[in-house]
Amino acid sequence: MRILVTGGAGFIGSNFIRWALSDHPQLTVVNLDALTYAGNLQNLEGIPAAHHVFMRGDIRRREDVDGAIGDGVDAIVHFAAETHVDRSILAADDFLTTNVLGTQVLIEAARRAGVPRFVHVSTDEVYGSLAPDAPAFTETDPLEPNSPYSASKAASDHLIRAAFHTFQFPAVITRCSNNYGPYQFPEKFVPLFVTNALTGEPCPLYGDGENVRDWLHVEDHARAIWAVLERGQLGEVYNVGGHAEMTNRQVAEHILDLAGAPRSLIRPVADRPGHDRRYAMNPDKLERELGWTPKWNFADGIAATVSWYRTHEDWWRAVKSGAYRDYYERQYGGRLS
Ligand code: NAD
Ligand code: TDX
Repeated sequence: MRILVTGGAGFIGSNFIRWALSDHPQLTVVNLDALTYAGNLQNLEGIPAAHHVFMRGDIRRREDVDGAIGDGVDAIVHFAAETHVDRSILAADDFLTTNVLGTQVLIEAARRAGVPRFVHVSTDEVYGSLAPDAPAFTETDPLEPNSPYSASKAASDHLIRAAFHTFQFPAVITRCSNNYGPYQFPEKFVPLFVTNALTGEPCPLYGDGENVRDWLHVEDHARAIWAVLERGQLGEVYNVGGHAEMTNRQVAEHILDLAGAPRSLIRPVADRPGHDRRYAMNPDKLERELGWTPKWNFADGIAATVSWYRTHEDWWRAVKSGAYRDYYERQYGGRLS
């Protein structure tokens, strides 16, 4: 089996490739990634080269996508996106071109090549924000995105839906809650707090710290995507969630305790504009129809994650200093802009 993964040098894509190749030794992955600031080839170190073909390219460029599909692939798993909500508030252009137009370029290329299966990796954020006592999101809830990021992801979900409806495009959509785990870019909440805690730096908690997220270990997300890739029903949406709702303050305190850092490092800062109050996912459909359940509980998963950052200081220091960009030059002899 040969699959094309987009965005495989990012956090979830690289974890997915690592997990998929270890669980499916016959698999070959073509990894198309533009290496934006969020893409890091060091995330892919140790992945068997015989089964992993990295291609630097942009999903917005038809020729790059056609080149990656080559003579054909058995499936496409589409992770590539601009993903950081705060960046989308500062400037939304790349969110629209990559998340929306890039997805349409992929749909068209996949249709031309007759790719038989496409998994579109979406997010809980497309549903908007939940009231404190409202039931968790189900797949039939309306899409009410509140940030430029989530609006762009919702738009891409609509393009996938429209392609299925109009052309019987063989796609399945996953919508997952917040992921944590190894190789997450330290602008996101968990790795930012872990690495700051390990170095004794302040940890900026937005607003009152009572916003709620539902956390899932990235390996469980990878397993969910694989289940949907293999057995998901075409045209369907599957929510993925960890049954682990927590306030940001609870997560922050947990991390600081695990890192052996004082809770006084938590610093309240101005809130994110339009900050969604609560996300919670109902993954019953995925559990019932495809037999998926999370393997990690939050306490074990976050402890393992803090340990990972503790033992992979070189990785995150290179990201924080910007030195990770030099790696591409050493490997491929070109410069990253
Ligand atoms: P990330 O930001 O860590 O990685 C994104 C990757 O996409 C990077 O390697 C980047 O170089 C690449 N990329 C960006 N623009 C590209 C383009 N135009 N062409 C080719 N490659 C490009 O993101 P992540 O956290 O790994 O998220 C992956 C996917 O999962 C996204 O679609 C995101 O919306 C979704 N998702 C993320 C979470 C989460 O908690 N992180 C939760 C649910 C869903
Ligand atoms: O410094 C911070 N302080 C803080 O309090 C940061 C970076 C975040 N936060 C808060 C904002 C959120 O309530 O922590 C929560 C998590 O923030 P992020 O890590 O930025 O994630 P979120 O905005 O919830 O979105 C994430 O989950 C869904 C991913 O970044 C998305 O790509 C995914 O779709």
